[in-house]
Amino acid sequence: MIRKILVAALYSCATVVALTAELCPPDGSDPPPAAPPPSSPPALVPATQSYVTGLSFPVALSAPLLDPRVFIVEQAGLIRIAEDGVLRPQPFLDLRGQVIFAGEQGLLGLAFAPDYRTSGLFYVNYVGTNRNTIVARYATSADPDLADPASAEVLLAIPQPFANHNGGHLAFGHDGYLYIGMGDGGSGGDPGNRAQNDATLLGKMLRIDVGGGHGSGYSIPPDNPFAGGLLPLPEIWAKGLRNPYRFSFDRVFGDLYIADVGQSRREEVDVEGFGSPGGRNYGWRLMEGKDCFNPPSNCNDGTLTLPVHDYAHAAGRCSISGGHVYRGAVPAIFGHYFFADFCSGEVFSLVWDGAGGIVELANRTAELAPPGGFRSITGFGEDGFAELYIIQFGGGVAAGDVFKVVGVPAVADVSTPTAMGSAPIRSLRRRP
Ligand SMILES: [Ca+2]
Repeated sequence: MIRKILVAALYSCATVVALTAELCPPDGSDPPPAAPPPSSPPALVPATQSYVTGLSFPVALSAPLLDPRVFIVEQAGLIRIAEDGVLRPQPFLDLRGQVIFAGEQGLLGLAFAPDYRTSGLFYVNYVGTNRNTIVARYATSADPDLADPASAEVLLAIPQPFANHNGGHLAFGHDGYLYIGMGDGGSGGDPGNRAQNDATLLGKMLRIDVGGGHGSGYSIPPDNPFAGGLLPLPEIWAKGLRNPYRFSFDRVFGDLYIADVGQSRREEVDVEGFGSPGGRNYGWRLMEGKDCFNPPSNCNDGTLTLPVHDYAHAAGRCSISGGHVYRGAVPAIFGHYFFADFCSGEVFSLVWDGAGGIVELANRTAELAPPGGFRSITGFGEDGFAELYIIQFGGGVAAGDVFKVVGVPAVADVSTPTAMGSAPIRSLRRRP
């Protein structure tokens, strides 16, 4: 609850975020008072507008701070630039010659260095033609709209025993370190028990220091939970993950939100507050969500960290696509973590309680979906000004799309919950 109050206190800071995209100071302090605000600004409710269409299997979107461009990752290996809703024909980077594009394999993640404006460095995560997960650093060329393909520097090459569960996301924490989500290696049920094996990077969240610049590889942050030892491997930040396909850091608090894709029964959201020492065990394959998996009972010896929220495979739901804590310009959803289900096309939001649970949960589909609803949602993204985007999978005739979350004036018809969309997920989950 304290966190909720903090969120409310930071709201005026949120307006600053929207205008400048500067991160709020941790103490939530505001700039000196300016002109008085309008006496009765119209209440806004969230909605979406089409931002870009005609994409080929988009899976991720990112942007450097304060940059008006967004960079869209297409699974086959292209990074494309859009600005003001216009997709540019010339890709920023073309990795199609070295990426496997099939099923869950492909170019999956993109992260810009916190100092991108001066360094021009960025990081990608893809499954290479040798079936390794590759984490590589690239530099931007003299043309800011073109990466330099010859600048590639492979930082990690992690063999993938099966084609699925490649994780794929990577993002910088507020500590300046690069976090990398690794799936359990694939198949089903984690047959090699890799997520619990400290001698493999599969089924883990990794944390590395890439601050040395181009050509310098990476190092182990001295405060990594297993730094300095041989086992567990020192890159490991957390273990017990099945397929953390998408995760993110709250722009204001720096908290880590992991959406871990479940096996066949439950999807989950894990949250780790900023300042955590790491070393958590998120449970897989002992547990799937809050249920025992293998073994089917007595699976938790008390050392496992349970999700703050999980949900069942019901009503067409099958696979979580994690998003972001909303820090854009719509006050009503400021501080809400957004996520989706790939199969049902639903979008949800929750508010973490700062401990082991949540205080709010909402089905946002009716507010946000285009007419006819979303098809498969592969993820979310934030632009350089903290605005949120939703990525709809597709290619060819049924092309992929990016929608931007915006605020529209509240009217009765919009804000009234509908039978389908705005009903709380809790009630839906009670269905058999
Ligand atoms: Ca778990």
